[in-house]
Amino acid sequence: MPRSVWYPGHMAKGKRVIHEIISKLDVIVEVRDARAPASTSSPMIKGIAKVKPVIHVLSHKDLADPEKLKLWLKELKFTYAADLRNKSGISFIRAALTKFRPEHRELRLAVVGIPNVGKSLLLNALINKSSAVVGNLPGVTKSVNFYKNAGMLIFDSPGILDPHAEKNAHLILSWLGCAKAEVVGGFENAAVMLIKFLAHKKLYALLPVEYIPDELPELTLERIGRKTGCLISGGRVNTELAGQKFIDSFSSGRLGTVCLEVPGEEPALKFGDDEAVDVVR
Ligand SMILES: Nc1nc2c(ncn2[C@@H]2O[C@H](COP(=O)(O)OP(=O)(O)OP(=O)(O)O)[C@@H](O)[C@H]2O)c(=O)[nH]1
Ligand SMILES: [Mg+2]
Repeated sequence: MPRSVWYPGHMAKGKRVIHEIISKLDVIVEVRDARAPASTSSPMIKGIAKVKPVIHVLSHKDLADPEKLKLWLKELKFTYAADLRNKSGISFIRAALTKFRPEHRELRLAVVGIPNVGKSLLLNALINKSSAVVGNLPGVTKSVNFYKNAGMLIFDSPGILDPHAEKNAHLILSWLGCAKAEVVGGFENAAVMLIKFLAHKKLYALLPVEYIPDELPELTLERIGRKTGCLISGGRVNTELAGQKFIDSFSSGRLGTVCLEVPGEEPALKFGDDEAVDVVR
């Protein structure tokens, strides 16, 4: 199985530290992205759930398709959806966590998850302080740090990916900003695959240009590039830049709300003809 090309030292160290401190914690909070609750699950969570209670938070509720999100909330136990930017959903999460607080001291917990899902933003909301650094790039938090306030001692942790994952598993993460595009061959490739995926799922409204049936996704990306001003000499399109702009608009929700997965459906990337998942290696 090909290894992930993005597993820097801080991920390995973060994983080790979480395992070292876990016995001292009362509960773990796992953050996933509500737009892909299966694919954005932490590779560590199965092991953690054997030794500690886990509460799951689906962030980016504001950017998720509300009907599909309802299905996920029915399916998953101990799971709360939240719009962390607007602090909506925090009171339910706090109430669920408080049940694990021992009488004699503050509640101790760690926030875990893959990169860029909103772990640090959730921590800040729970302690009512902007203490942990937040940023819209995967890999902002590079070490395990703890913060204390509002009756809680919370460990923030770096986003950790599965070092043994297939590169294809990172494709969906690259569309949401949870993995770097270079892991899947760059923005052009990530964007072409996203166009294929949206066409296959009939999510045409999320394309920035009109959908043309049977058009090659590479040509759709060219049209996107022309529309978004990614031209270079000779009137050609800078397809890497076009891909980056498209992925940025998609992941920031500017193209609309979305849920890339539905409970019980085939995994997100098994979408049709076999060449559909053939990403550049
Ligand atoms: N719209 C929206 N944006 C969110 C939400 N949660 C997090 N974000 C944004 O997602 C980005 C990442 O947030 P962080 O809290 O830094 O994510 P993280 O999981 O700590 O990321 P790493 O430290 O890199 O692993 C920031 O730009 C946040 O503002 C949410 O519920 N809705
Ligand atoms: Mg962080």
